[in-house]
Amino acid sequence: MADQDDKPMAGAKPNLPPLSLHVPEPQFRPGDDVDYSNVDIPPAGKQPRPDIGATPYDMREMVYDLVRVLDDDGKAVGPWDPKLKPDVLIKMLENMALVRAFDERLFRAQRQGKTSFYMKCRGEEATSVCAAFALASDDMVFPSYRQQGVLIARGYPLVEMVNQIYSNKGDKLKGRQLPIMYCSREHSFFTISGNLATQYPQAVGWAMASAIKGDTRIAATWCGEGSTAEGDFHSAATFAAVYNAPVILNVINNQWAISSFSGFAGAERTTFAARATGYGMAGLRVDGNDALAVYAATQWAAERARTNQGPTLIEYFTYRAEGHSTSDDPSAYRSADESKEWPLGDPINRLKQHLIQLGEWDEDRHAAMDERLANDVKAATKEAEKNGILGHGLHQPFETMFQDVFEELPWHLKEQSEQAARERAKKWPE
Ligand SMILES: Cc1ncc(C[n+]2csc(CCOP(=O)(O)OP(=O)(O)O)c2C)c(N)n1
Ligand SMILES: [Mg+2]
Repeated sequence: MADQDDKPMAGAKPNLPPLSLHVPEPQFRPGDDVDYSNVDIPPAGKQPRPDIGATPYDMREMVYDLVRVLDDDGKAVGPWDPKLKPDVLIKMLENMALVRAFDERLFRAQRQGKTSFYMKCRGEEATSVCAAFALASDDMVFPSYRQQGVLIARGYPLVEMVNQIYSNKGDKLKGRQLPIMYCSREHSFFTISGNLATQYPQAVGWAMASAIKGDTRIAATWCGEGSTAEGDFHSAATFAAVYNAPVILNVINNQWAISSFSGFAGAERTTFAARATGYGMAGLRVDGNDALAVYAATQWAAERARTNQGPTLIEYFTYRAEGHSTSDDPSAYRSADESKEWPLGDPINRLKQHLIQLGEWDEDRHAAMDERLANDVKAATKEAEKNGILGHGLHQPFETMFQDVFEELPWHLKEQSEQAARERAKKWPE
């Protein structure tokens, strides 16, 4: 490495250039004009739909393409059109709009001090809701923290979600998880972990166990593009490919990992879908803001997994339209124009335009739906607030902190719990 004056290091060979590294830098920073003309967006409908049993080698070009169904006029075109009935399309639209309404209200609840933390998924709703629609309801899902759409699409009660977010006395997880780290066995929804990519080996392991037991349920997991840099991603992909595990590995490429752009996870060099080819796994690269493309890709991968033809890695190309979480301020590190200029548009708006174009929907119905959903979310938050909000005193009993981890409480934790109870009684005698 050259020193600060860029003089070669002592001992470096004078007839060779000093070695250097490339440090990725995002294209746009705050205040910059945004120009996405270099982003290659192929026309909708032009991508081939391979046989469910196609070899990863035969699919290798798909990892650099982009599966798209909805064209610029809102028409569904090409071999990936899943040809869904209008009532299913409307249900999908409604679920995406419900996720957005929920996000809006809970984001504000955090600003009002009712919870410590919240994460939105604005712009990425299709990648969870439409995938959930294409899976069987009992397929096991291992989501990251941005797939609230899967839980909502599976009909999990909004009140339960809010109870968890408020860590109140109704919270089934007893306040032990960070807000939004839901879990529901009944909805085949594995506990969300904040430790990035840990859900990947868990999903593959679960899928392998499902096969070993002779079950028919498959697994699906999601992580962000930044999380693909974790070792867990790679060991999971190796196991999935080696054992032909019945699993779908989704990578949500929303361009950002908090304030690090996708280049730090390798996006300047190749696509995230192209990882699949290296492992010998089917790979698809999909327009993540196209509800029909998301549904169709998941349907394809689910059928492949369910018929023992192997795992699929799907990269959803999308954009994180807002901050990483309520603790983040994206205006400090990226241009505000990025979201507006994003060439793949907004997933809800695109499905809405498709339904309008089919003659199955209109602006008035859409506005009425949005109003109804906002009221549903409001009612759920009001109901949950009866169980308490952050710091309101209606939280879980103090002792629960020590319960449920071990079948029998080990002696040292027993001692700690007794000490904690003594100290508590001294500090708050009432
Ligand atoms: C193992 C680990 N490392 C770092 C973090 C801190 N962290 C939380 S979210 C995040 C960014 C993840 O970005 P990405 O995978 O792209 O997902 P996105 O937030 O965009 O959905 C980081 C670095 C963490 N939670 N766990
Ligand atoms: Mg990301």
